[in-house]
Amino acid sequence: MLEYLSISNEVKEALKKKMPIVALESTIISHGMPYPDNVKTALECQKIIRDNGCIPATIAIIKGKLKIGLTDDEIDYLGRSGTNVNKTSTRDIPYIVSKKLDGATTVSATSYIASLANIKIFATGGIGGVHRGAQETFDISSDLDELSKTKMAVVCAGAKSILDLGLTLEYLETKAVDVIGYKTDVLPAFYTSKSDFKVNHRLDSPTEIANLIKAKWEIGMPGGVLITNPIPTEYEMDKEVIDKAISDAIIEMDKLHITGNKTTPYLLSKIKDITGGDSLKSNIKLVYNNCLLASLIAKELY
Ligand code: PSU
Ligand code: MN
Repeated sequence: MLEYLSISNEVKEALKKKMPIVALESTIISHGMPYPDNVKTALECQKIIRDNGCIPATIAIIKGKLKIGLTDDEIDYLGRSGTNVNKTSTRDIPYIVSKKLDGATTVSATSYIASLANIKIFATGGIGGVHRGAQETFDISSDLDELSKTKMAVVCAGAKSILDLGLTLEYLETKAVDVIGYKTDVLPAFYTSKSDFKVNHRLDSPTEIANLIKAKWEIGMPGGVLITNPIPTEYEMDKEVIDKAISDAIIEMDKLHITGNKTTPYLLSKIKDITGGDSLKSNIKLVYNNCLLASLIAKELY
């Protein structure tokens, strides 16, 4: 194990001192946003986590090493490389490691790697889910299965309606992953603070959320918890505008026969173009909001 793992000094020190740590993924840097906004956002996420009394641990695979805690140069490299870096979900880890390649880690791979260092919580923008039309394509993100297996609390802004929100919730129920709404009864829809679907449980404070996470693990239950945090209303998008952008982007994607792990990056970038960059602005704000909430919960977990 040790020969594959490379933990930064800052994160090592935090682990030794039992300081609260918040993990961050790297596919959001390479595939989720354009350069240079991606790098600026990644660095600002780390700053928000530090300003709130925690230590950030951005995760990626560099030359085959599972890296927990990246240097600013490594973040810049992933941001500049964009989609040329391998998008790495859990399935891909052994290949990338054995070939000594670079990999930007998705929610699933980041959760798995972070758990190797006993990190408990992770902030991101949106997780993958059950895609629209999954009845035919079977396209269900491995993020959902990882949540059912790995001890990691994941803070996100709900799921985008590029996914089938109803089926995503059904799948998570089957996998015994609780979906918590922070100060909300309904599942947030990423760019907007509301959807037509209810969350399982609403909790109104970071302490209550931390208590639920601790209870799950102390009982000995496997897997994580999904915390959904609505985008602050001042930054949310107009529902009609974003719904139209999403359906237009899906039509375009189908025309181009884009499938598999290329769908999420394609749709994010197409939606950004259709909305003249407005969706990117919302995306950045909701990620910051998730870093803040994850930090508040992390402090109660350690
Ligand atoms: N949603 C976003 N931005 C992202 C992703 C999802 O708004 O960058 C990335 C995350 O890394 C997530 C991955 O884990 O896409 C899911 O990809 P897929 O649907 O191929 O499983
Ligand atoms: Mn997929």
